[in-house]
Amino acid sequence: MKTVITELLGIEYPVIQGGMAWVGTAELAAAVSEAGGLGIIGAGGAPASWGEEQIHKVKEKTDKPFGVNLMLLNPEADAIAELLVKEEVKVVTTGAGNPEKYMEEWKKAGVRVIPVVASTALAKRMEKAGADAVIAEGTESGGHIGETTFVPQVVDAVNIPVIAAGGIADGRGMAAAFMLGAKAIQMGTIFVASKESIVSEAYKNKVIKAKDIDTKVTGRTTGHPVRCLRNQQTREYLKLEQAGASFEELEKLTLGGLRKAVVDGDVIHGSVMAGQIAGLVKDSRSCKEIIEGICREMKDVVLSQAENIGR
Ligand code: TUI
Repeated sequence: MKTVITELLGIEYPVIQGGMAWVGTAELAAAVSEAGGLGIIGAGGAPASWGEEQIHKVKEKTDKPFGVNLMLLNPEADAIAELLVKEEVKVVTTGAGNPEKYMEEWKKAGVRVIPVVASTALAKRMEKAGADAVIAEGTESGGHIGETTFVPQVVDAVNIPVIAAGGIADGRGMAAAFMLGAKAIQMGTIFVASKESIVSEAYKNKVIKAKDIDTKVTGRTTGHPVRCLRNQQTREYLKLEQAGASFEELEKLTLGGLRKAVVDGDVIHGSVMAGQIAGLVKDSRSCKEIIEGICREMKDVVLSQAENIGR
């Protein structure tokens, strides 16, 4: 499947893996890239040394292009930004902030830069700063989220390709994103539940069992909204938040929460980050099955709807 994004990144399918902290390990990133998508190492809040190790591991597992996601709140963001250049990583996606200060250096080194944006204003700013594409991540997403559903607005706002993210896990969602003007999709939640994902079985099962209304957004009052599957932690957090608890008090409840859920399998007290589409994820498939399946399904959906409309 050729689009401007597959050409830009040298990949076979216009499918990018979300840059998920703790989940986006070398295992998952290499599996997505081997399957013809763009695998992403999610550096999250990890030290640069962890990122370096994961980059080396992916290079051992695949010759295909892969990327790294730089979460801009990471205290070692500067070191990771440099690491990408040193390791000649082909693509960087960024999240949770504005990556402008790194862009000149990345562009000079030939790194493709694809920031996640949470507004059309930031999308325009990223285009001006030299971004190769932007990811319009809607509020349906898991983890740290923006508050809008705005793919066509971003498509209208910029002249660079737009990648749609949030609420996509099957061919219908992919077709819809393309109809809105996106040139590729980014998915996270469905890859969390994939065979190659290293998350705990408890985490995978919670995603697979989730229903449409099972996600909750915590942290709206602190300015850091985060979407997770509901559990004891989200219940306690939202109760405290409603009672006007301080930022410090709320932070205490979620500190290290994602690791707890992903690594330790504690899906009661941990942060089980997932998007609203979790309700549609019913089983654990390989990354190859997911990527080939969704692209095949998308073509079927588009053709059958075109037939319906023509009738
Ligand atoms: O970054 C994400 N999702 C994440 S990061 C993460 S780790 C974390 N854990 C707990 C609390 C906070 C972070 C878990 N999930 N997605 C990309 C994303 N970027 N979503 C929203 C944004 C965003 C928000 C504001 C991007 C830019 C932005 O602009 C700020 C500015 O300076 O204009």
